[in-house]
Amino acid sequence: MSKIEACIFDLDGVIVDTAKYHYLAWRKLAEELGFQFTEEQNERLKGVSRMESLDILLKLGEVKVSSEEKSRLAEKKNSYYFEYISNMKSNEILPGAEEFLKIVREKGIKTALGSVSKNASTILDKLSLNDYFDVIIDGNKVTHAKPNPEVFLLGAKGLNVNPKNCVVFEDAKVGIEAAINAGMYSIGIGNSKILSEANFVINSLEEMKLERFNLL
Ligand code: B16
Ligand code: MG
Repeated sequence: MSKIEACIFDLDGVIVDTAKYHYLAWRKLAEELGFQFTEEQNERLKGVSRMESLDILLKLGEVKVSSEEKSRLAEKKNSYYFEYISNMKSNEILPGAEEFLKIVREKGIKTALGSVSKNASTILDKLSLNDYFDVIIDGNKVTHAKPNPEVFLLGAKGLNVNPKNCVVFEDAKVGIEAAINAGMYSIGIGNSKILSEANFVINSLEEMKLERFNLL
């Protein structure tokens, strides 16, 4: 790849272990609506915006509701999720994430957050992670969800870096697609079968030791 000038990080499932809380909140909502929602089905919601996730969930449960009811259900899911993240502790920062952010910044590489979550700032504040990012792009700043590249392109623009000099770290299939659509190098975090389109896949940022980073 071209010279790395910036790293753009997804939040849920890359920096913090919040993907499980999204799942638990959606599962609770599904149960209330009278159907089961599995972890496998949840893969389809990763990196997808709140309203689009609700559409997928309602389709899976074959539930039809009015648009007013949909807004109410989305708010309900968010209140469950908010309750979970309110109790988050710093041990829920994913392995190697904070250390890797430090290394990247020490190397003079710029950093951005590229998340479609509207709760991103709350989470960064709670875990005191704000200062690791030069630019924060979250769900309040984007109009198109991943796989649309908007979130990452806004990150590159905010950092004043050419997209081809950016590396994206993502745990969602649609997130890797968004990075590819942005013309960026992508590193998947998690299951290599699900994230097969990434340039390479690792289990966690702990594996991004300096040697591996120098290979990029
Ligand atoms: P919220 P990311 C995404 O965050 C999550 O992966 C996805 O599951 C969630 O539905 C979406 O944020 C919206 O989150 O309801 O908090 O606005 O992976 O892009 O950091
Ligand atoms: Mg994610």
